[in-house]
Amino acid sequence: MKRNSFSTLFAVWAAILFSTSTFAQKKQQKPNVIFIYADDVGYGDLSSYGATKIATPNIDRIGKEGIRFTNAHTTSATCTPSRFGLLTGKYPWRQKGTGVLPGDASLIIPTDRLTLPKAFQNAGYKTASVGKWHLGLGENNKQINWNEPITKGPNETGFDYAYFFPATSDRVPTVFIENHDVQGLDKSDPIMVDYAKKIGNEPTGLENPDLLKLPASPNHGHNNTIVNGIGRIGWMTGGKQTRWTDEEIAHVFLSKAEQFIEENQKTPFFLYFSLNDIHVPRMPSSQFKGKSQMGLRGDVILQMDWTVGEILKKLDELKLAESTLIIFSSDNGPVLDDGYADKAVELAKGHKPAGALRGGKYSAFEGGSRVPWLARWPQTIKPGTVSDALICQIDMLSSFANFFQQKIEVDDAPDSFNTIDAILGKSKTGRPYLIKQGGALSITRENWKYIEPREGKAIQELTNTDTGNNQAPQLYDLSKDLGEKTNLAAKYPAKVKTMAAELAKIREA
Ligand code: NG6
Ligand code: CA
Repeated sequence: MKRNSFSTLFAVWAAILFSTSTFAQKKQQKPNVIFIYADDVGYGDLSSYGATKIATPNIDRIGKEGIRFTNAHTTSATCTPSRFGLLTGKYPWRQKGTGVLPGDASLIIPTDRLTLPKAFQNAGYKTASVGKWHLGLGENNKQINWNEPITKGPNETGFDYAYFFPATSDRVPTVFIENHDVQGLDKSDPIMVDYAKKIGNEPTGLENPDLLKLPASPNHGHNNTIVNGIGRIGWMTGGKQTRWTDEEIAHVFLSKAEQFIEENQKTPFFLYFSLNDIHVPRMPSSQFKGKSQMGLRGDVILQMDWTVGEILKKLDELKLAESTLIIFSSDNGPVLDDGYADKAVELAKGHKPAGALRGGKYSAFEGGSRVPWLARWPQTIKPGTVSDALICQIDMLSSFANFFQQKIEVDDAPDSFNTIDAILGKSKTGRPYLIKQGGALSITRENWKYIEPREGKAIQELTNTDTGNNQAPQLYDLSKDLGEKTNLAAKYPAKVKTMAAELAKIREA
């Protein structure tokens, strides 16, 4: 009798537990996921990461209502390799030709590979890539014909919808592409692009500096074809009617992102929203010009924060906030002078774009690749969480494949760890170690970071980058010396040996 009532009670309890947990699971099973990927935003560029000269309330709101990571990373200190790592789960340095790409490069992600958006597609999501692409287009080693549908790009990489520009806003062609088609093509004014030599007879920054509204910094290049008063990297002719206006880029991308969210509000969706801000040329819309007191770089930080705010507003409006995981991060560390005379250095006024970190974009030090990462998913993430778990963008693929209970082979995402519990704030344990690429490779495990010896300038004067190049090995204790000031390699030779060996082993794997 006693036993019977106990088992009945147990059955009732189990039924309740089961039904609530399946309910909770059902509710949480497929959140919409928005990954906002800012360009060149540093660890110290947001107020939630300590910036005091500029306010980023909308981005900060994600962390307040969700989680803020202090130990989140890209794989690399520049754009193309970081994006390659994020989308493929494979360290970019394992594949040749994954450095910063020109605007006419071929697609570097093999179309038969599993990718992050394909994992979402396999889970029944609608996927979109809106914004900067910078992973190449078209067939290997084949010249892109911009006047015909472009054969390979984001669609073939796993995105159902794509609205993007090919490379960076300082590289030609300065056009938007929707899926396979350059927007607003005019057959009578075909687009031609060249990165090796001047084509056509349009003014260039080199020959006609008087025509520039934003001059290039001395010796930085950016002096080829002039579009919208700005000298670019590379030459182009044609497509006069279709070229973008830099001041409108943020608005154009935002409207496409909003449209995708609206159109897919009933299905789970994955939106990779890759902002042009705050990359050079920094050309805010008139809404933000002069608003930051920090010059154009500050203005585009405000524009970026506004963009994020508009997305949050859209989610509120459509009542999607609860069921959406929104992540904000950056593709590499910050740089002040990246090639245009926009007075970013002069007007920084003590603002430290990398915060307490050493180095920035292009560097092997933490400033190159430790980035802001904030995430909100009200159904799962506890508001106001701060996590120091070691996470990397390269882990998104394995983490979400695991979240969807998809089985993936090691070769599918060879360097990607399943850290979904850390990403969702359920665990403080992230990945055990991480290899990062500045110029030199480094390996971080627990509090230790080892940077391999590398020839080359310690300071790259043009961008004032503290590169991390050193002919001797470097070892830092990040728990006591986040600013990587004291090289402990001579003091701990055994540690150096073990870490160098581990780096070599993973590199050869
Ligand atoms: C560099 C450009 C820089 C920027 C960078 C790519 C010069 C001198 N500098 O080569 O301005 O475009 O490439 O930035 O040309 S990234 O964020 O896309 O990696
Ligand atoms: Ca970048």
